[in-house]
Amino acid sequence: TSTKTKIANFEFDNCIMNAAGVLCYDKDELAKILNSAAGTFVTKTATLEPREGNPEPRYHDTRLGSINSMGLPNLGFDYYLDYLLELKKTHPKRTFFFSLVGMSQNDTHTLLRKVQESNFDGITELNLSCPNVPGKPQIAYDLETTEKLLTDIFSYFKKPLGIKLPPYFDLVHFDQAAAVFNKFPLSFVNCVNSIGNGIIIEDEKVVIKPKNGFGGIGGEYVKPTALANVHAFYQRLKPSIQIIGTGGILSGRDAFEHILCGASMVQIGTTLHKEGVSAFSRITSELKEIMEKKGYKSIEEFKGKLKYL
Ligand code: RRO
Repeated sequence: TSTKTKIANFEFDNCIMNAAGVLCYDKDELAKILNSAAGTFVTKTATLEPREGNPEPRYHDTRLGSINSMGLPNLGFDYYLDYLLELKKTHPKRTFFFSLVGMSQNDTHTLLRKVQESNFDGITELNLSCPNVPGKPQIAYDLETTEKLLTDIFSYFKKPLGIKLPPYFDLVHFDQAAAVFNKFPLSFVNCVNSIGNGIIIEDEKVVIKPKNGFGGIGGEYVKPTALANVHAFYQRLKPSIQIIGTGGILSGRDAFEHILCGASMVQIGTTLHKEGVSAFSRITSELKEIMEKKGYKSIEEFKGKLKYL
């Protein structure tokens, strides 16, 4: 039984990896994933310049998930690119994901032009869905802006590129978003980022400081929304655009459901933050056990094959 997969024609030994933002801030954290059962890693979304992010406390776990308003803390584009280029020498056969977004459209183009001109030969994930930078909307909720941005990007960007999406909640929005994404040579869409701007209360108080407690929700709370987004885009996107499933994966069963909905790769955020890298081996063996019981030898045998009543 194998959980290997392909994204953008690159092969991965396992279809399970981290979600951007969790255990991927610096080389130490990334090396932990590198040496785990994960198929690969994605780096913390990088901006042109390093950022401190929002004031603490800015991440909080609950029984059913998490809330965060990190505010895009990261070590800056050059730090992650240098590490990815180092890894090319030590791990020449492996492929990694580089997550990016600019603080402006101009910055995003500067970043992507740098990637295009660099020796980076992995996969780029453009984050169109950060909910936590005060004053900056989640880009992919504005489809006109998104279409213009992608039009400009694909005029010069020729390497494999996917986009990280916020959750959508209306079937018409799925139609409209998919119609835009289908115009472009995207390698994948990643569904979903955290559900933006929730509030968690303990006693009479919010649990995080930024934005008076509003933050992105992850974990068990988001699984039905994540599965719906994975499946809605699986139904609507051209076959050359693969789906990465993220949101509410605590167990092998959750990973199995994401793949049934159409995911070719699944990402672990809240659970990885709670449990550490042992989550990768645990979820992988749970997924394999389900596959063995059902007689599936590869994820291709059930990917997207969700049954309806
Ligand atoms: O850093 C963050 O606050 C953050 C980002 Br960039 C994101 O895309 N999703 C999220 O939940 N937090």
